[in-house]
Amino acid sequence: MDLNDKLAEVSRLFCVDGTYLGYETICIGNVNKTYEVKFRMPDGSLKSFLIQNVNTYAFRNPIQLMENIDKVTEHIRKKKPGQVALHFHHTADRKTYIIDGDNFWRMTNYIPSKTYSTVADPEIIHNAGVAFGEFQVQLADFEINQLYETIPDFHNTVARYDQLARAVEENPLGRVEKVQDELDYLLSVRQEACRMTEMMRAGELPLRVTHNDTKINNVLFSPIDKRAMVVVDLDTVMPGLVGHDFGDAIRFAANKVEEDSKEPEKAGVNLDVFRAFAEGFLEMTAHTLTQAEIDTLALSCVTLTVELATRFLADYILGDPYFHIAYPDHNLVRTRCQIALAKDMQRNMSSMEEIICACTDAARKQKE
Ligand code: GN1
Ligand code: MG
Repeated sequence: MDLNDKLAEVSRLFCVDGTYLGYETICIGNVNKTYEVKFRMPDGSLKSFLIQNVNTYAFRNPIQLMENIDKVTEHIRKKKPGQVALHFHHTADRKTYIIDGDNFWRMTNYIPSKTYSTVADPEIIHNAGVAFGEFQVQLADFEINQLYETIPDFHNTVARYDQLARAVEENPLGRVEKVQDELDYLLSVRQEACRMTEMMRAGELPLRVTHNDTKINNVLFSPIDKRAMVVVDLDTVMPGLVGHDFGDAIRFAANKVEEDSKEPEKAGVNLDVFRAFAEGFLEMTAHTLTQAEIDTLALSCVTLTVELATRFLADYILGDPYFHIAYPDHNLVRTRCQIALAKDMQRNMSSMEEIICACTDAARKQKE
């Protein structure tokens, strides 16, 4: 069955009672596949929905993942009734998914919105910081043990280094010879990159419910103004560190180029974007964070950037089983760009720390 027929069938199983008109692929996300499906409804109106094919190589237990999302969205809905939200469609037997072979389908409402991948407008960045900060605050009283670990050790940097070491040992395609410089750099920063994981193990950083995939394009913005409407992509909501969300957001939004730029020499941290995001994020969270958490926010940016470089590189070495690629060396290009960004972040560490301090002070004063 071709994709078009498959999407029509999936929509039917999710009880959409209109005439299927066709689909468009949404090119966001390196793991799941997302499609906008279009319908003519019985009343004659045109309506879109989103269908996702969840990557079951990455998410080994997608049913647990859907349970997590159900609980988390319900918790947030209660805190903020009436807020724009994603709603999952149900099949006739009340399931939020369809399993067919290796495919795992789900369907949601389509929210007309704007998303940004590269953006330097401080108001938009600030609002993204507020959105991710608010997301954490809304889940502060969510019982952590209710959540399945959808991808075990997702932001365990020590485990990510171990996975890289195993990939290097396997070296199934002989690619290791080509990436010695990248490996050397990553090994040279191992201790620094693993510090937060060590602190977590030592009980020096508290576990919270975190989003864990805070790319700015996981915030849906209003189509007409600069308001952030809703945080999406809740697949990796799990127990984590506040820095996982802060660091990953900066890694993506504050980079001067896209995360897979072929010009790594242009990669670097834009401190204005860093400041705007930190302001928004800390406005929401500063009063709830411990000093140790605040002290590790700048470090978290290097940590998450280096960690993702180890993930991209391990995937490249293994022949790209995890991240979707658009061309053969895509994961190597991504690795190089993350490494260049991490190096620039290391150079800017003291500026980033100063900004965090200033934003924390300002946020705390505002609360007084
Ligand atoms: C993946 O698929 P997407 O774009 O939401 C990955 C993130 C990475 C990101 C890098 C489940 O996210 O951890 O930071 O690619 N998600 C998963 O672009 O592995
Ligand atoms: Mg994601």
